[in-house]
Amino acid sequence: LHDLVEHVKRKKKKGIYQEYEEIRKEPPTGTFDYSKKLANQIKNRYSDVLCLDHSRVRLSQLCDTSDYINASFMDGYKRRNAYIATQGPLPKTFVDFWRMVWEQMVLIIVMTTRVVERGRVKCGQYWPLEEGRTEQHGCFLIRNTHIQVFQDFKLSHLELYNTQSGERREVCHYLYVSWPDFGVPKSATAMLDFREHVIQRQKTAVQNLGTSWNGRPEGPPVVVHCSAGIGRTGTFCTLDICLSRLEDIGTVDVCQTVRRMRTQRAFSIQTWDQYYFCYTAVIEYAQRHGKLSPVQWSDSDIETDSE
Ligand code: PTR
Ligand code: PTR
Repeated sequence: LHDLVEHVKRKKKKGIYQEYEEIRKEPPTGTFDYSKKLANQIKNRYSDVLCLDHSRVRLSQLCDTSDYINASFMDGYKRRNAYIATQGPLPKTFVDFWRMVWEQMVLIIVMTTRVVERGRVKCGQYWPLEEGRTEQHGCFLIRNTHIQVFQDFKLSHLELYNTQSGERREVCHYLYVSWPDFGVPKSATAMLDFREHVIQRQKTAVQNLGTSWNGRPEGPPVVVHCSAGIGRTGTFCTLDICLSRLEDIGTVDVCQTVRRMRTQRAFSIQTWDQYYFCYTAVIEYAQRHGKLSPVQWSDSDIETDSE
């Protein structure tokens, strides 16, 4: 552990900054044709945040003419399509969003932005905010059955009712409220606790599905979104991947993790302080779990500052 802390101190902000600048310079690894289609443009919250064709989530074409939603499959640690990274739904995409949740059998939604920040709308109010309330989006009735309030996040238990098939499902909606309006959290503690909570919840939810889930044992993808679905979403998922790997084999590779993520969700991690946060959060995690053997940073992370 001492080695790890020393290593990162030596590596310093400057080296990490340069590493991030290198990543930013790399051009996206695919096309954005579907995002750019005329009929789909209004479905993007930001005209400069598009999704790669090869990893986009396709909607079934049952009730609309387009299968497009600004959402991308992303791999987790040793887990294909562990996440769906997406933008904060727009009023005109609420129905698409719920169709995606339904079709992908999603159990957990992680929201890392607030609906309004500094007077600006960052995300639509796509789920019923109050306990006991029901709202309809397309063929879905969504009821907020109860809310648990924690210090840094709110957990709403939602019931989804598909009026076409008559099926009912439960979905957990996590709203993380402590991410500062811009920048990153000072301490990673709240974020680490939050992640822990989400992981446990996904495990329990998958167990409860029992035999009705025919997919892989890890269950369906976790939907993660912020406003654009790249900055905070990318940070949360990078951290989750890095820590899962640390838990498994004791090594961390922030740089490769972000590179790989960007091949599935372009522009993931928006600012260098988000990138730096991933490093400091890993250290905080290792310090908390003091029993871990010294962390080994993988090759691409090993270069140190000359100073
Ligand atoms: N790592 C978990 C396992 O296989 O035991 C799987 C998992 C991964 C569960 C991620 C939940 C996850 O959710 P999130 O990425 O949002 O923390
Ligand atoms: N054009 C927008 C901007 O730069 O303000 C795109 C954008 C918005 C990019 C938000 C990232 C954003 O952050 P996040 O992905 O964390 O919501």
